[in-house]
Amino acid sequence: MSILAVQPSLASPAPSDRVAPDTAAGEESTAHPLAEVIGADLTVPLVHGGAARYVNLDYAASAPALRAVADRVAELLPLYSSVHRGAGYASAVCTSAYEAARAEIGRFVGARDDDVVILTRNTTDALNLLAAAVPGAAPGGVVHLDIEHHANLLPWQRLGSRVVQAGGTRAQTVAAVAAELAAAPAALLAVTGASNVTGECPPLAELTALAHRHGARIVVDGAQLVPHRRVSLAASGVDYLAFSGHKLYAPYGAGVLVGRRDWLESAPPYLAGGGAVREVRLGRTEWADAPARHEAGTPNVIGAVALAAACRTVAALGPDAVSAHERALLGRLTEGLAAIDGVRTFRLWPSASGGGGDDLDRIGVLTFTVDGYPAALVAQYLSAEHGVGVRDGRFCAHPLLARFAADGVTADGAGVRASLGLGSRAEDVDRLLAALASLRAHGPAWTYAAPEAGYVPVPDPRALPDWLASAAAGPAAPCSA
Ligand code: ALA
Repeated sequence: MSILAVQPSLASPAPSDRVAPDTAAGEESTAHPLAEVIGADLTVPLVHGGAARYVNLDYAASAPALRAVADRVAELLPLYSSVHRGAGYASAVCTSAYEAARAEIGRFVGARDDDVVILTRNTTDALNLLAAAVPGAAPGGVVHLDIEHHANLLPWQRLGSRVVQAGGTRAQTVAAVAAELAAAPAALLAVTGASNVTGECPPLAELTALAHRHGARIVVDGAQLVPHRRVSLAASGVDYLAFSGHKLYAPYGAGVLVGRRDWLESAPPYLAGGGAVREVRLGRTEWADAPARHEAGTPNVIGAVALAAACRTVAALGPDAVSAHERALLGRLTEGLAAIDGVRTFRLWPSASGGGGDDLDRIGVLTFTVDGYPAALVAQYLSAEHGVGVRDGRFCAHPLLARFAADGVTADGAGVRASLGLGSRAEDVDRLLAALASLRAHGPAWTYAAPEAGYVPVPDPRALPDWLASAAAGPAAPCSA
């Protein structure tokens, strides 16, 4: 930490550096958050003294809890007890709440009557569960794109999957998948609903039809898509969907796998243990049917109830309100970044319109680089000097970032990601844009450590909250994988 990589410039950000995008279009729908989230008024310390309202542009990693979700959890906590295991009143309430949550989550994603809703820890857990359920999973039996998050790549890689390189357009991508499925049969096509790096959505309807035409099933990694768009298994024909509570405003440790019963019913239990069985004898066990078959151990009733409350709240907002709010903010962000010299955004499939806010096939997730500054430094600067929270690095999508590096989009193989959600507002986008314009104009006003030390601010006078201060040394450096 003794070698300092970046020295402060003499000039401090000046008010005239602030980017002030034309705010007429979409202002109505972006001036306020669409729903109340916990932490909306959080104030964070800045390295040069003082504090700022925290601008959370990291929804794609983990979204804050909705107020309605936190309220429901507070209602449940006094009744917290065992699920499927106790005779007490609180236990009966929790069992009922857990099963009601399962049903609500299934309704939210349009589960078919015979689909199974399995409560997991998160999307990664859900996809690993499905990987263990693919029947006769022989090498080559699963096909996926090269743009996937590791959660939707590593479980299949372990099975010996076939990888299709996404094409330069959505149509070319569909054609590449079609060629792969035609070359040899597959049991399963695994595809993201929306890239966690670019926010772009693959054409799910076409890919679903394609998979089915070739006798394969399709699983959608909905971790990014579900918080932004309504998904219906029944209407779309998608066979399996996985998503996480912590990205859907319910950060209480639950995730979901929803989908066709037969594979899940005949698969070996994901976890062996209590609750997943009908009868155990020494040397022989009769396993329960799904979903209990895959939910051994005490279930996370708080997480399940929280996730169901999030589903209910998001559904009540209506799909049009969610996408209108997000499109206006994304347009503002896209146009604002394009106006800053030296900022480049990552796109898999640049739209004919130039990638503005009119592209319906993008969610509010966008990754960029700033010429002359490593991604990790930009992210540290945004946090330390402006109170803006983003994620940098390779976003658990190393093959995709390697492609962007090979294409010259990123010099250091990494990017800076800004992601939006229900609590976002125009002012948040403007704070990011102003900070980036200032960086380009003046450089950082603080000193940052060397690359190997993660470009953390040096010194870093920002105190941790009192309740944590005695247990930890200081703000932790991120793991930017
Ligand atoms: N999968 C999450 C992300 O993309 C953590 O940030």
